[in-house]
Amino acid sequence: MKILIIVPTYNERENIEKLIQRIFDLRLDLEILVVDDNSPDSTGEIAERLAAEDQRIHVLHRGGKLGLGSAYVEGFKYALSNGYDLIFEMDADLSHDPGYIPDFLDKISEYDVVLGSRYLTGVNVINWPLKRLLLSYCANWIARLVTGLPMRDSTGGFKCFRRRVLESIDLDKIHSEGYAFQIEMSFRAWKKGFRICEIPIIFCDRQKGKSKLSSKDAREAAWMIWKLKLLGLLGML
Ligand SMILES: Nc1nc2c(ncn2[C@@H]2O[C@H](COP(=O)(O)OP(=O)(O)O)[C@@H](O)[C@H]2O)c(=O)[nH]1
Ligand SMILES: [Mg+2]
Repeated sequence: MKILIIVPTYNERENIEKLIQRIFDLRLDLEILVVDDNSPDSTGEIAERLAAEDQRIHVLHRGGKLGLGSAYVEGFKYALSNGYDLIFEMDADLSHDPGYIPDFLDKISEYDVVLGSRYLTGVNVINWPLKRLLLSYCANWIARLVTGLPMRDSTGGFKCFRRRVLESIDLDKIHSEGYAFQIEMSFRAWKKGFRICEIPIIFCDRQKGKSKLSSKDAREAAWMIWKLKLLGLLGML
């Protein structure tokens, strides 16, 4: 099995090297793709230096901040054209503990998609302001209610896909960015009948750097939930 962990970055200079080190500390046979959007803080240069030292690290540089969703879409295309079997999504800011990667690998033997879930066993989020937590929790609740998606955490960004899931989704049709991107990927996979499983993770908010998600992302997600429901009803996914 060829495994790729895709890590989108924008201004993550204080986090990226540590994350990569912690992933490789697992001593698993996997590779990492950093998709950097020309971060002004030179995250891209750091990733490039690390890649020059270690062949398991790859870097895609994009011209500017084009958004999380399109960064993942480019990463998925890279994974498909380079023969990876399992493809992970993971944040760069250490909110997603690499220690869970073996749990994902364990479950993916029985499923097509494994989602790291913050809300499977209560609320497993550390250090988020109440406002942010409520927004995330409510967005998930509404997404479940409107779309029927049976996931507790459809906005999370720690995921593992089997290659065939990404092959079956028309990636050129995906234009969403923040939380909406995560909901859209899970929804499309679910509608295609893939077996999806959630595993509990503890999400710890970043200690270094700043969040890039904005109120625009929240609005986009609110709109996307209804759009997906409609497309699903019309059979146009
Ligand atoms: N390439 C790229 N990465 C991004 C962009 N926006 C956010 N990210 C990365 O996506 C991940 C999640 O973003 P973050 O700001 O931590 O979101 P939050 O955890 O929901 O507050 C981090 O690794 C960010 O560096 C973007 O426009 N382009
Ligand atoms: Mg974060």
